[in-house]
Amino acid sequence: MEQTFIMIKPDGVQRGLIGDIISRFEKKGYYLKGMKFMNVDKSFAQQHYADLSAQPFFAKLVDYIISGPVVAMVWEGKDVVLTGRRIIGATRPWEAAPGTIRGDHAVEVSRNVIHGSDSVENGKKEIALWFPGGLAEWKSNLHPWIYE
Ligand code: RTP
Repeated sequence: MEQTFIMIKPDGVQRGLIGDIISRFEKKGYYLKGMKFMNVDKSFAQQHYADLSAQPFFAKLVDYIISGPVVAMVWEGKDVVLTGRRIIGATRPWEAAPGTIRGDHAVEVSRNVIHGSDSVENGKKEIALWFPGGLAEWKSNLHPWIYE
């Protein structure tokens, strides 16, 4: 079972999209393994987006992420990194297909509602950064109804 880090960005929180987003991952058949509602400070946001530090939009991106509370989550399931990115949709909302989170709920790349890890390796790094205390242990009784 793979894990991915998903963050509902401040615009997603302010616009009341938390329930819709959680519901999409739950209904698909993924398991919520960690979740917290938090404000992040500038250095933490810079650390999370360190790979983008050379981008011209980096400072703007960091200011956006610290502009309000975010929901940090860990989701688990088969191929959840890639499939999670498909549920989220393309980074630029105008390229995101209808039916995806960004396709349904976003207009601007700088207000694109949600983040999802782009690889299993980055997922591990991001989960370690955001959940340094580890995750709660639980197993869904529905598992055999979702997975072979
Ligand atoms: P994320 O990390 O948030 O899931 O996004 P991503 O992999 O789909 O896209 P990435 O290229 O890693 O960019 C990270 C976030 O930076 C913001 N962005 N702003 N031109 C801009 O103003 C611009 N370009 C990118 C977006 O919020 C994007 O999700």
